[in-house]
Amino acid sequence: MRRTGALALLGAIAHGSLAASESLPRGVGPEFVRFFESKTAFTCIGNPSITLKASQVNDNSCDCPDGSDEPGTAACANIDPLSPEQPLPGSVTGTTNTTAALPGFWCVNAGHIGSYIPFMYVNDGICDYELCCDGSDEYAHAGGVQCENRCDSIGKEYRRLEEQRKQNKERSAKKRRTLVKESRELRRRVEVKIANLKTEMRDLDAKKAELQAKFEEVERSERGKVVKSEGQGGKLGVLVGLAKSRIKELRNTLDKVMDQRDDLQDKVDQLEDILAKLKEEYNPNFNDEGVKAAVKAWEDYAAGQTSETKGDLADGDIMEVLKEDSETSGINWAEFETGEASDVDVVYNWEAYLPAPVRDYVHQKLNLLRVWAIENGILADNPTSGGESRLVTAAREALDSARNAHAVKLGQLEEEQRELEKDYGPDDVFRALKGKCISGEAGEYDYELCWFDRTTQKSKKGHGNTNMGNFVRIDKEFVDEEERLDGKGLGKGQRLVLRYENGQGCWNGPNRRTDVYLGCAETDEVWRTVEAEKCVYRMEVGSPAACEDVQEPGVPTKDEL
Ligand code: MAN
Repeated sequence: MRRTGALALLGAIAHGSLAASESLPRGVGPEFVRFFESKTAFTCIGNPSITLKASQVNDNSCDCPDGSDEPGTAACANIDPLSPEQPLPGSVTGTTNTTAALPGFWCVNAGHIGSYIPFMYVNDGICDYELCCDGSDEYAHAGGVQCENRCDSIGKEYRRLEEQRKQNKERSAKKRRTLVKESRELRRRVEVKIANLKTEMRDLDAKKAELQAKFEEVERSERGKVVKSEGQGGKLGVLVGLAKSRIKELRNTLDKVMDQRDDLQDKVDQLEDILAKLKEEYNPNFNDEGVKAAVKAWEDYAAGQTSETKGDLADGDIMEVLKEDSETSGINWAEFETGEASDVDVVYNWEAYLPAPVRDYVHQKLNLLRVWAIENGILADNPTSGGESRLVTAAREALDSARNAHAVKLGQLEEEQRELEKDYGPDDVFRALKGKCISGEAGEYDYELCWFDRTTQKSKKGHGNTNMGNFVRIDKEFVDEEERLDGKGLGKGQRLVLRYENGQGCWNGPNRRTDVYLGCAETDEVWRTVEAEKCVYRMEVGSPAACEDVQEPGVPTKDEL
């Protein structure tokens, strides 16, 4: 059995049922039959000016420069694709067209699949069953070798594996179709989210404009209003404000009354002096009844004055009452003004106890309610400590809330739009895998791949995890690897490669990165991980998402619709 690498060099494998007929020279492949039909002469395929006798075909002598006269021997093996480059040093002409015309010796392989085998393997004493299951390449039995025809069993096994492969492919394709459906649904959801966010933002735009206008209107009307109010807060605040200004008024009145009293006392003193003088100086012998009555009345008044106990307030007490209120005298208003929150304050602030996500929403609603309540005279519109009226504060806060809600929604919208525009591969198929992780072990580590997120190296010995890169983009690369019997390989062709970059820094080196090569498989699986060079990792991963888009049987294609 020969190395399978020869397969790649061989090139064409014909699948036609046409086998070389009895009359054809040995080793002629179906597509070259027409060149060998003449029974008398043969014209070199690549050099039509050279015509040979029919007997020169397969006479074990390379007569055509392109080797086409020896389809069934190894005589021209030196110019077949596996032979050294031509022309050989010292060749006669040096300019001869020596490109081989035939791809190799044709093994009919009846019961299996006909194929070409390199000319140099013809009659070399080795049975090359992989390419020539009928053993026809060893027809000369060189060294006594007998290559039996094994095409029946090899063909049967091949067909069994082919059937298995076909079924696997169909199952994988079916899974891929499911993934594409899931991805489509996920995409639709993002689109719905975006549409909803856009509607919400339009509403918020309108609300913002309305609240902006309301705020400006309230601010304007409040600016023109002379607010005469001393209290703060709710009912207690209003009461404190009223009491404070009432006491101030009473204190002013008392002050004035005291002044009037003093004026009147002066007058009383003057009159008493006059009457006392009259009493001292009047002439009792002068019989004037009016004077006598006046003196008598004064004597009675003076007697009454001395017998009465004075119940008046002492001036000191009155002065005490008249003193300005402060922390040490009179009423300490600050205690009432800055004391416990009023009932209304409690209403204003209870939202602080709500969980953060609901707070903004409730705050906005509450503010609107507050504005409405103030406008309708249900809540007191008292100035806040900053001098701004409750109405203006509430209107401003309502506007701020709407602005914040708008900014939050805009952020969400931008994120969803980025998500929608992300490259999730052909048919968007990888969208359904986002957020899922798979892992596989290699040596002392487990290697984890989180689709479209990151790759991680996890120590089995508990030394912690290492970020091997964060997802950046999807690329395509051509790979050429031997098929594996278990199917867990990349094979040959264009493959999708997920690039993960900028992982944890490598000691004395660059940041770690990972190239994730994807092959078609029925289930998501990390096949193998290798550290290709220091801190540069290569993961080979199977996934139905990486399979070809095989058309579902019976389902019309887009073009057919
Ligand atoms: C750790 C692992 C290895 C890596 C070295 C680099 O041991 O992440 O894969 O090669 O660090 O120092």
